[in-house]
Amino acid sequence: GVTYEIYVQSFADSDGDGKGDIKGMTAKLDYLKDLGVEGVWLMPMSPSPSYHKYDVTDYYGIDSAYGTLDDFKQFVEEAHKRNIKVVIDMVLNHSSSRNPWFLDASKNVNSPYRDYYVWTEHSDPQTRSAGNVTAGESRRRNHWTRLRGADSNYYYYSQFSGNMPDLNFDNPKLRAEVFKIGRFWASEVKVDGFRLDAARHIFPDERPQDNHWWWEYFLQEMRKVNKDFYLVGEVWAPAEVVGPYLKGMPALFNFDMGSAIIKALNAEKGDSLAAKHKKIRDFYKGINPDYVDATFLTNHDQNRIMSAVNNDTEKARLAAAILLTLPGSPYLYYGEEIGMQGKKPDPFIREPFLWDVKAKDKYRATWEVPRNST
Ligand SMILES: [Ca+2]
Repeated sequence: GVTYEIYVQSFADSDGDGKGDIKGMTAKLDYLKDLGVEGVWLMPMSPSPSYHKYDVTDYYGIDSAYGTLDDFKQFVEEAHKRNIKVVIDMVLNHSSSRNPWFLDASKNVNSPYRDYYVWTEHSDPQTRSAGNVTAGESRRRNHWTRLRGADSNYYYYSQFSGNMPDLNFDNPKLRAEVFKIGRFWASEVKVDGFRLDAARHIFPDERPQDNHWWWEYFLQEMRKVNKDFYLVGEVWAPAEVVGPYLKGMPALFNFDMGSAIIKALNAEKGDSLAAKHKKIRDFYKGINPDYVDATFLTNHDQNRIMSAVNNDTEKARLAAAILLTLPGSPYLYYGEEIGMQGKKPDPFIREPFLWDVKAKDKYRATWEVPRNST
């Protein structure tokens, strides 16, 4: 079936505060049902200081701007009544630097949360015994952030930014916490699956086998709660790098195919597309014959398909036709179905959904002034 990716803040605003929310999504479930959608992927909803919420401060909560946990439980129930599965974004590679774990860990070397993160300091015996290099010795110097504070020589590992300290998956306590988080959403809230953010960065890039292993282990644990639990991973890399993750993850996004479709449309030359598709498919099948190809055109990190084909409606239609007839489990990004446009920077590929003409649009979010779809 088709899964529909939603940026909650831009989808449907039920209370007129300018931000899309869970009750708004619940009110629009019949719209999704009519569209023929059989699953939704909801971008992060847990409390976070950022507008995109890919840096979580409380893994067990819902950001108050979006509603409450009860609102969300009701959404899941209503979605299930309509045979729509609910997949939520799970951002486990890193937390927010304002997560209470990190705040405590960064103040106190003896904090119970200290080893939830990865630290280096030249003279720290823990750094040495763990075999960690110090920040200055690291090959990826830019992935270490110096801890703020006058007398601090400590750096913490941060793949994406200083606001997003990486969690330490070498620590069994952290792994147990992560399973607890997973079980909470699967058993108490009854979501059907997770979209796993930054799935290839759980361990540093030079340890790909550990990353593959981790997701096999995680899936096993989640399937103890729900034998059909679904995982779809974001491994934003060429097919050769994506493939080995299929051992542990039932589905992975096919980034290569999405960009190949766009390239073929823009070049008006599609003769190598089928061969490209077969090559990727044969490779993935050799690793896991039951794999699910999570196909898509573009997602919340890329220019919208309409803009990627320079607003050529015929090309956008053809893109949709290719996507929806390829083997696999296609993902639509909200707004694709009405031809919304969107070009980077990021807030402008995540613009408010247009439900109606502006004057009559009760559900339209207004948290930003859109540039592309108005
Ligand atoms: Ca709202």
